[in-house]
Amino acid sequence: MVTQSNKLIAVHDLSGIGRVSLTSVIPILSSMGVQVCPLPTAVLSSHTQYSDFYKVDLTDHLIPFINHWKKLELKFDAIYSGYLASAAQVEIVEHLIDEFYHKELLVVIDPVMGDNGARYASLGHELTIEMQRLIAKADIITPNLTEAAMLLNEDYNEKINLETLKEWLVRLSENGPSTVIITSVPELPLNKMTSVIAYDSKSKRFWKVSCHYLPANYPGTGDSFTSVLTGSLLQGDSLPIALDRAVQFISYGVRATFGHSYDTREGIILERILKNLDNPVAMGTYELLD
Ligand code: PXL
Repeated sequence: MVTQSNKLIAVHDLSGIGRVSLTSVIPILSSMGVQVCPLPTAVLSSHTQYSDFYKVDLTDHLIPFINHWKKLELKFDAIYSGYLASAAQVEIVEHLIDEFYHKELLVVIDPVMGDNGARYASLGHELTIEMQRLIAKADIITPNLTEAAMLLNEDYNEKINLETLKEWLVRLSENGPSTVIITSVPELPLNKMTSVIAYDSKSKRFWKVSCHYLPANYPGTGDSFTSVLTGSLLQGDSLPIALDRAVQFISYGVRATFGHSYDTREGIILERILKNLDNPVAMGTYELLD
């Protein structure tokens, strides 16, 4: 018998240069056995960390896309949203989730808004206000530390301590998502280790996965992280194993790229490491926090 693969709606932009969004999400999830159905939020010549990028905002076209899919009576296993090109797209994503809702639907929202304490170019504060509402519809959210601060109207602080972080995770989960994962958390002393901290409100457990820090910043690693995490969960892995697989994939990607003399804006060299996703789950390093 031929078993169908999981079908996922990917609400992200398509950026020509820079290995972010759909150019990361599609290869990763496809190679993990998931059928990706893109709902493109914008088409850009490159991601927005290059200067003079050209952007076509697709806000006005999303509802007709969704209407066609409804007419086809499609059923999806997951919806995964990332970079939204305008605040108005939030309401459209809420509508999308309502239209395709069923009990087993997995909704993953990566509230892409900024990094390293700063907002991405061409996104405004209005998107943050809308995103604060959107996360109520998610099962899982994966903000980086900058985005977590924005969602909670807090100041970004790279020296944040674990107690405050745990409080942030719980507050975010009280807004709706049962699993909250904060990525890119610097560990103290700075520039040695970086970690991902997660909270599962159903079991009330906190998880942490750490990896060595390298002094380079590659756009799109958040998209790759959430793609591996989502693929892993759809394959049946537990949350801590999915976190481990996602952190291992990104660490490996950063290491595979870092040794090259290279324009970091192009992101991690995904093509060299995609096959790692076929490996069986390696012994992980996750920790359960008190
Ligand atoms: O991965 C984040 C991202 C996604 N999409 C676009 C971006 C960025 C980060 O810079 O510019 C268009």
